[in-house]
Amino acid sequence: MARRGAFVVVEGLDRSGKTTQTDILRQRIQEAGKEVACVKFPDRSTPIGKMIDLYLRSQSDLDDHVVHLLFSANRWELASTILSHLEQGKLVLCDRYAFSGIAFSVAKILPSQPSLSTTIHSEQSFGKLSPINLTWARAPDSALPSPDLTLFLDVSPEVAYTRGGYGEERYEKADMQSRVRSVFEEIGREVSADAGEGKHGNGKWIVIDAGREMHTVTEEIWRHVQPLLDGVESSVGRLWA
Ligand code: FDM
Repeated sequence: MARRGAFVVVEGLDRSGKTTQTDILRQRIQEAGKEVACVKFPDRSTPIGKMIDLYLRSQSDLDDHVVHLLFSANRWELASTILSHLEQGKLVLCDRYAFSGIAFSVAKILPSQPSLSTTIHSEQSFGKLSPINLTWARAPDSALPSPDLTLFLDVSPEVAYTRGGYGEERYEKADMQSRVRSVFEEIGREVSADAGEGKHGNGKWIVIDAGREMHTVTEEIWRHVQPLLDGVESSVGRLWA
Protein backbone atom coordinates (compact mmCIF):
# COMPACT_ATOMS: atom_id res chain seq x y z
CA MET A 1 0.00 0.00 0.00
CA ALA A 2 1.34 3.48 -0.94
CA ARG A 3 2.12 5.77 1.95
CA ARG A 4 -0.26 8.64 2.53
CA GLY A 5 0.41 12.00 4.14
CA ALA A 6 0.16 12.38 7.91
CA PHE A 7 -2.64 14.34 9.56
CA VAL A 8 -1.31 16.58 12.34
CA VAL A 9 -3.57 18.73 14.50
CA VAL A 10 -2.42 21.56 16.75
CA GLU A 11 -4.81 22.38 19.58
CA GLY A 12 -4.30 24.90 22.30
CA LEU A 13 -5.60 27.60 24.54
CA ASP A 14 -5.57 31.27 23.68
CA ARG A 15 -2.09 32.76 24.13
CA SER A 16 -0.51 29.31 23.91
CA GLY A 17 1.45 30.39 20.82
CA LYS A 18 -0.59 28.02 18.63
CA THR A 19 -0.66 30.26 15.56
CA THR A 20 3.05 31.14 15.76
CA GLN A 21 4.10 27.53 16.33
CA THR A 22 1.86 26.25 13.51
CA ASP A 23 3.44 28.77 11.17
CA ILE A 24 7.00 27.82 12.18
CA LEU A 25 6.10 24.14 11.77
CA ARG A 26 4.73 24.75 8.26
CA GLN A 27 7.99 26.50 7.28
CA ARG A 28 10.14 23.70 8.70
CA ILE A 29 8.16 21.03 6.87
CA GLN A 30 8.59 22.94 3.61
CA GLU A 31 12.32 23.45 4.28
CA ALA A 32 12.56 19.69 4.74
CA GLY A 33 11.29 19.43 1.13
CA LYS A 34 7.86 18.04 2.04
CA GLU A 35 4.46 19.19 0.83
CA VAL A 36 2.16 20.57 3.48
CA ALA A 37 -1.49 21.63 3.28
CA CYS A 38 -2.65 23.99 6.03
CA VAL A 39 -6.20 24.01 7.33
CA LYS A 40 -7.66 26.11 10.12
CA PHE A 41 -10.90 25.71 12.05
CA PRO A 42 -13.12 27.54 12.16
CA ASP A 43 -12.66 28.27 8.46
CA ARG A 44 -14.47 31.61 8.47
CA SER A 45 -14.51 31.90 4.65
CA THR A 46 -17.28 29.35 3.97
CA PRO A 47 -21.02 30.17 4.28
CA ILE A 48 -21.15 28.28 7.59
CA GLY A 49 -17.85 29.83 8.68
CA LYS A 50 -19.36 33.28 8.15
CA MET A 51 -22.18 32.45 10.58
CA ILE A 52 -19.61 31.22 13.10
CA ASP A 53 -17.59 34.41 12.67
CA LEU A 54 -20.62 36.60 13.43
CA TYR A 55 -21.32 34.54 16.53
CA LEU A 56 -17.71 34.68 17.79
CA ARG A 57 -17.65 38.43 17.34
CA SER A 58 -20.93 38.64 19.30
CA GLN A 59 -22.74 40.03 16.26
CA SER A 60 -25.31 37.23 16.53
CA ASP A 61 -26.70 35.00 19.26
CA LEU A 62 -27.37 31.34 18.72
CA ASP A 63 -28.34 28.39 20.91
CA ASP A 64 -25.23 26.54 22.16
CA HIS A 65 -26.31 23.30 20.46
CA VAL A 66 -26.75 25.10 17.13
CA VAL A 67 -23.30 26.69 17.37
CA HIS A 68 -21.75 23.34 18.18
CA LEU A 69 -23.36 21.80 15.09
CA LEU A 70 -22.18 24.72 12.92
CA PHE A 71 -18.56 24.23 14.04
CA SER A 72 -18.90 20.53 13.23
CA ALA A 73 -20.54 21.22 9.84
CA ASN A 74 -17.63 23.57 9.09
CA ARG A 75 -15.27 20.58 9.53
CA TRP A 76 -17.45 18.35 7.34
CA GLU A 77 -17.29 21.03 4.63
CA LEU A 78 -13.53 20.42 4.41
CA ALA A 79 -13.37 16.70 5.25
CA SER A 80 -13.09 15.48 1.66
CA THR A 81 -10.44 18.12 0.89
CA ILE A 82 -8.40 16.90 3.87
CA LEU A 83 -8.73 13.30 2.70
CA SER A 84 -7.63 14.14 -0.81
CA HIS A 85 -4.53 16.02 0.45
CA LEU A 86 -3.63 12.98 2.56
CA GLU A 87 -4.11 10.63 -0.37
CA GLN A 88 -1.83 12.84 -2.49
CA GLY A 89 0.87 12.32 0.13
CA LYS A 90 0.71 15.81 1.63
CA LEU A 91 1.07 16.36 5.33
CA VAL A 92 -2.07 18.11 6.55
CA LEU A 93 -1.39 20.63 9.29
CA CYS A 94 -4.60 21.64 11.01
CA ASP A 95 -4.98 24.54 13.44
CA ARG A 96 -7.79 23.38 15.81
CA TYR A 97 -10.12 20.45 15.09
CA ALA A 98 -12.98 18.50 16.67
CA PHE A 99 -11.27 18.50 20.09
CA SER A 100 -11.69 22.28 20.24
CA GLY A 101 -15.31 21.79 19.27
CA ILE A 102 -15.92 19.53 22.25
CA ALA A 103 -13.77 21.49 24.69
CA PHE A 104 -15.39 24.87 24.08
CA SER A 105 -18.99 23.62 23.94
CA VAL A 106 -18.73 21.50 27.08
CA ALA A 107 -16.78 24.21 28.94
CA LYS A 108 -19.65 26.67 28.48
CA ILE A 109 -21.90 24.82 30.83
CA LEU A 110 -19.29 23.83 33.43
CA PRO A 111 -19.44 25.61 36.76
CA SER A 112 -16.42 27.79 37.57
CA GLN A 113 -14.99 24.93 39.63
CA PRO A 114 -15.30 22.30 36.90
CA SER A 115 -16.62 18.88 37.69
CA LEU A 116 -17.02 16.95 34.47
CA SER A 117 -18.96 14.16 36.09
CA THR A 118 -21.89 16.54 36.65
CA THR A 119 -22.13 17.18 32.92
CA ILE A 120 -21.42 13.65 31.82
CA HIS A 121 -24.27 12.27 33.90
CA SER A 122 -26.65 15.21 33.72
CA GLU A 123 -30.31 14.37 33.13
CA GLN A 124 -32.67 16.25 30.87
CA SER A 125 -35.10 18.18 33.02
CA PHE A 126 -38.68 18.70 31.91
CA GLY A 127 -39.19 21.73 29.72
CA LYS A 128 -35.48 22.46 29.35
CA LEU A 129 -32.95 21.50 26.71
CA SER A 130 -30.37 19.13 28.12
CA PRO A 131 -26.95 20.71 28.63
CA ILE A 132 -24.16 19.73 26.24
CA ASN A 133 -22.17 16.82 27.60
CA LEU A 134 -19.17 14.95 26.20
CA THR A 135 -21.26 12.20 24.62
CA TRP A 136 -23.55 14.64 22.82
CA ALA A 137 -20.67 16.87 21.77
CA ARG A 138 -18.70 14.02 20.17
CA ALA A 139 -21.56 12.73 18.02
CA PRO A 140 -21.61 15.17 15.06
CA ASP A 141 -17.84 14.86 14.55
CA SER A 142 -17.78 11.09 14.69
CA ALA A 143 -16.44 9.51 11.48
CA LEU A 144 -14.52 12.64 10.42
CA PRO A 145 -10.95 11.87 9.30
CA SER A 146 -8.97 11.41 12.48
CA PRO A 147 -5.54 12.92 13.09
CA ASP A 148 -2.47 10.73 13.43
CA LEU A 149 -1.08 13.16 15.97
CA THR A 150 -2.60 15.92 18.08
CA LEU A 151 -0.26 18.38 19.79
CA PHE A 152 -1.99 20.16 22.64
CA LEU A 153 -0.18 23.39 23.50
CA ASP A 154 -0.84 23.86 27.18
CA VAL A 155 -0.44 27.10 29.13
CA SER A 156 -1.71 27.96 32.58
CA PRO A 157 -4.15 30.89 32.83
CA GLU A 158 -1.42 32.73 34.79
CA VAL A 159 1.13 32.43 31.96
CA ALA A 160 -1.53 33.33 29.39
CA TYR A 161 -2.30 36.45 31.41
CA THR A 162 1.34 37.56 31.45
CA ARG A 163 1.35 37.28 27.64
CA GLY A 164 -0.93 40.27 27.32
CA GLY A 165 -4.35 39.10 28.37
CA TYR A 166 -7.11 37.93 26.04
CA GLY A 167 -8.73 39.43 22.96
CA GLU A 168 -12.24 40.66 22.28
CA GLU A 169 -13.96 37.51 21.04
CA ARG A 170 -16.72 35.64 22.85
CA TYR A 171 -14.62 32.93 24.54
CA GLU A 172 -11.55 35.04 25.29
CA LYS A 173 -12.11 35.31 29.04
CA ALA A 174 -9.95 33.89 31.82
CA ASP A 175 -12.62 31.75 33.51
CA MET A 176 -13.80 30.27 30.18
CA GLN A 177 -10.20 29.49 29.22
CA SER A 178 -9.54 27.59 32.44
CA ARG A 179 -12.73 25.56 32.00
CA VAL A 180 -11.73 24.81 28.39
CA ARG A 181 -8.35 23.67 29.66
CA SER A 182 -9.94 21.18 32.05
CA VAL A 183 -12.13 19.69 29.29
CA PHE A 184 -9.07 19.41 27.01
CA GLU A 185 -7.34 17.50 29.82
CA GLU A 186 -10.29 15.10 30.00
CA ILE A 187 -10.30 14.64 26.21
CA GLY A 188 -6.54 14.02 26.23
CA ARG A 189 -6.90 11.35 28.90
CA GLU A 190 -9.68 9.70 26.90
CA VAL A 191 -7.82 9.77 23.56
CA SER A 192 -4.64 8.44 25.19
CA ALA A 193 -6.50 5.68 27.03
CA ASP A 194 -8.27 4.66 23.83
CA ALA A 195 -5.01 4.67 21.87
CA GLY A 196 -3.48 2.50 24.59
CA GLU A 197 -6.28 -0.03 24.21
CA GLY A 198 -6.28 0.28 20.42
CA LYS A 199 -10.01 1.10 20.63
CA HIS A 200 -10.58 4.32 18.70
CA GLY A 201 -8.70 5.61 15.72
CA ASN A 202 -8.22 9.02 17.32
CA GLY A 203 -4.44 8.98 16.99
CA LYS A 204 -1.83 10.05 19.46
CA TRP A 205 -2.32 12.94 21.94
CA ILE A 206 0.77 14.81 23.11
CA VAL A 207 0.70 17.59 25.69
CA ILE A 208 3.34 20.25 25.03
CA ASP A 209 4.20 22.63 27.86
CA ALA A 210 3.80 25.86 25.89
CA GLY A 211 4.66 28.03 28.88
CA ARG A 212 8.36 27.65 28.05
CA GLU A 213 10.57 29.71 25.80
CA MET A 214 9.37 29.71 22.16
CA HIS A 215 12.42 27.96 20.72
CA THR A 216 12.19 25.11 23.25
CA VAL A 217 8.53 24.55 22.36
CA THR A 218 9.36 24.60 18.62
CA GLU A 219 12.04 21.93 19.08
CA GLU A 220 9.75 19.66 21.07
CA ILE A 221 7.01 19.96 18.46
CA TRP A 222 9.51 19.13 15.72
CA ARG A 223 10.65 16.01 17.57
CA HIS A 224 7.09 14.66 17.36
CA VAL A 225 6.39 15.71 13.77
CA GLN A 226 9.69 14.73 12.14
CA PRO A 227 8.97 10.97 12.18
CA LEU A 228 5.77 11.64 10.21
CA LEU A 229 7.40 13.56 7.35
CA ASP A 230 7.68 10.53 5.09
CA GLY A 231 3.99 9.74 5.56
CA VAL A 232 2.25 6.81 7.18
CA GLU A 233 1.31 3.38 5.90
CA SER A 234 -2.03 2.84 7.62
CA SER A 235 -5.25 4.18 6.15
CA VAL A 236 -6.81 7.32 7.61
CA GLY A 237 -8.77 6.59 10.79
CA ARG A 238 -12.20 7.93 11.67
CA LEU A 239 -12.91 9.98 14.79
CA TRP A 240 -14.57 8.13 17.65
CA ALA A 241 -15.16 5.16 15.34
N1 FDM B 1 -13.95 27.06 18.63
C1 FDM B 1 -13.20 26.55 17.64
C2 FDM B 1 -15.11 26.42 19.08
O1 FDM B 1 -15.80 26.88 19.99
N2 FDM B 1 -15.49 25.24 18.47
C3 FDM B 1 -14.76 24.70 17.47
O2 FDM B 1 -15.13 23.63 16.94
C4 FDM B 1 -13.57 25.37 17.03
C5 FDM B 1 -12.75 24.80 15.92
O3 FDM B 1 -13.60 29.34 18.21
F1 FDM B 1 -12.34 30.52 20.83
C6 FDM B 1 -13.58 28.35 19.23
C7 FDM B 1 -12.20 28.43 19.79
C8 FDM B 1 -11.88 29.89 19.70
C9 FDM B 1 -12.71 30.39 18.53
O4 FDM B 1 -10.77 30.12 17.17
C10 FDM B 1 -11.93 30.84 17.33
P1 FDM B 1 -9.41 30.87 16.70
O5 FDM B 1 -8.37 29.77 16.68
O6 FDM B 1 -9.15 31.93 17.74
O7 FDM B 1 -9.72 31.45 15.35
